[in-house]
Amino acid sequence: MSTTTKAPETSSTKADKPQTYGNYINGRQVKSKSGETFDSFNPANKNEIIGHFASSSPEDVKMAIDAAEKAFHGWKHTPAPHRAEIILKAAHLLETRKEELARTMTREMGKVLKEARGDVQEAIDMAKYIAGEGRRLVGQTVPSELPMKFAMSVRQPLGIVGLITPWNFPIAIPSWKILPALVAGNTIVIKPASDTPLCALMFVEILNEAGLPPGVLNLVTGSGSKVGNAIVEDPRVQAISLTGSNEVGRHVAGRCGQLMKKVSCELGGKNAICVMDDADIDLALEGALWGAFGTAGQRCTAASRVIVHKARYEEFCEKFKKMTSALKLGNGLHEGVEVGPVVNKAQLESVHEYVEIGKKEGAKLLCGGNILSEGEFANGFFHEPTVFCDVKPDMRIAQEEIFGPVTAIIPVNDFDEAIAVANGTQFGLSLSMYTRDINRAFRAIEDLESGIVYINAPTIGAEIQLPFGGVKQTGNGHREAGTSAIDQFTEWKSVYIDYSGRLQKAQIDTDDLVGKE
Ligand code: UN1
Repeated sequence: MSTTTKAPETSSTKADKPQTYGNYINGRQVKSKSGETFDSFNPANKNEIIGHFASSSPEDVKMAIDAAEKAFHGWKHTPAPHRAEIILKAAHLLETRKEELARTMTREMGKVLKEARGDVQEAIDMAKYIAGEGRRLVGQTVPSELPMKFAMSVRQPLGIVGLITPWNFPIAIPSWKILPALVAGNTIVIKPASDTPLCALMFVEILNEAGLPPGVLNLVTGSGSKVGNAIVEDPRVQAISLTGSNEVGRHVAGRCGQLMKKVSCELGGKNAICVMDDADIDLALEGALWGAFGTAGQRCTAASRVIVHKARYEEFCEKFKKMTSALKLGNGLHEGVEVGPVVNKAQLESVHEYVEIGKKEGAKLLCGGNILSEGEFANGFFHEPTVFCDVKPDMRIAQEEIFGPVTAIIPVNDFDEAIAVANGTQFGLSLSMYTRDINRAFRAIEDLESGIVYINAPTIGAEIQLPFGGVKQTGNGHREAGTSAIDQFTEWKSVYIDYSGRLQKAQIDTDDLVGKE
C-alpha cells in the first residue's frame, strides 16, 4: 500500500478519518523513503483503522541513527539532573494526557480502559522514579592500595541504543527502556510493535514536547526483518534492549553476540499461581481470575497455570468455572467490560490452536474454548476466557506460553509437589504462592525459580521501583525497572587519580607502606 498524504506535525487521536503518520526522526515526523504505509486497526473492530504508519526500510533506520549519532555528544554532556528535568516534565504531560493516551491504547490494542489507564500510569511512575536517578547515577569511591592515589568508578552512557518493544504494554514497556536510557545520556532509535505504533509515537512526541533536543529520541516503524534487523546490524548502535518472543530474542541475542553488542532480552513466561490447602480460597480465586484473564492473558506475567492442592481442588475448579463464565467480554471502551479482544487475527488463531492442543492432550475443558464471531463480536478478535482442568504438568498447554485468555489448572498432592511443578518449565518470570502458613511462604520465596515471586497475590502487577525480569529462558540475565534499569544503559569507567607526583606501581610498590606517607 502506498500513500502520498503529507505527514502531520503531531499525533492526535481526534480526527475521524485515519491519519497518516511518519517516522519520528530528528525532532519531527517524516515519511518513510518509500512512502509505503501499513495500517494499525482496532482489534475490537477491525474495520476501524487507527492510522496509516510508515513501512520503513533500512534507509529510514540509517537516517534515524544518523540523527541519534549527531545528537549524542550534546546529550551526553548535558548534566544528568537537566536530562532528568525533561523526563519529569514529560511525567506531568503524561498525567495531563492520560485519558487520551489510555483511550488510544484501548482502540489500538484492545485492553480494557481501566487497564490502559494503568499502562499509562506505569509510564508516569517510571518517569517520576527515573527522574530522581538524574541526581544519583551513583558510582563507587574506594580506597587505593597506594598512597596519594584516588580510585572511583563512574557511569558512562553507551552511545546510541536500539530498543525493540512489544504491543501488550505499548506505553509502559517503551517507558521502561526509553527513560533510563535517556537519563543515563544515551540517544535512542526505537522500533515499536507494528500493532501499536500510535501509542509509541504519542509517547515519543510527548518526550520531545517536554524538551528533548532533536535527534535524542527517534522512532522508526515497520517490520522486524527490515527495521529491527537494520538497527541491530548498524555498527553505531552499541546496545539492544528487546521485549518480545523467545524466537525473536534468540535471533537478536545471537546476532548481538556475534557483533559483540550489549543485549538485554525480556522474553516469554509460563507463570503459575500455587494454591495451598491452607489458602484463603476466595482470595486465591480472585487473584487467579485477574492473573489469568487481565489484559486477556496477554501479559508476560499472565497466570497461565494454576497449581491447586488436591484438598481444595474440586472446590476451586467449581468456583473458578463460575467466575470465569461470568466475565464480561467485549470492546474495552465499553462500561463493565472485563476482558477485551486479543490483539490480531494471528494471535486469535494461535490461542485457539492451543485450545485444540489441550483437548487433544486429554485435558478437561472446564469452560470457554470458543472464538466468538457473532453480533457485537463479528468484527473483532474475541476468544472466550478458557479454563482447562485435570492438566498434567508436562502437557503442552502447561509448558508453552499461550499469551491469551487460557489457563490450565493442575492438581498436586502437597506443597513440595506444587513448588516442583511451578518450577518445571523452561521459563522463570513470575510465580505466586497462596498460603496462610508463614513458613511455607518463606520456603516458596526461597525455592520458586523466577525473577518475581508473589505471596497471596497474583503473578501480574509488578511495580516499577523493583527489578523486573526473569530467570532461565525468560531472559538473558538483565533486569528492567528499579535501580537495575540503569545498569542496562550504562558502562562502568574506573578512574585512578595519582596525586603523589611520582610513578607508583600497583601490586609492586606496595611493601613497607604501613605508617609511611
Ligand atoms: C509484560 O507483560 O510484559 O507486572 C509486562 C505486570 C505489569 C507489566 C507486565 N506491570 O503484569
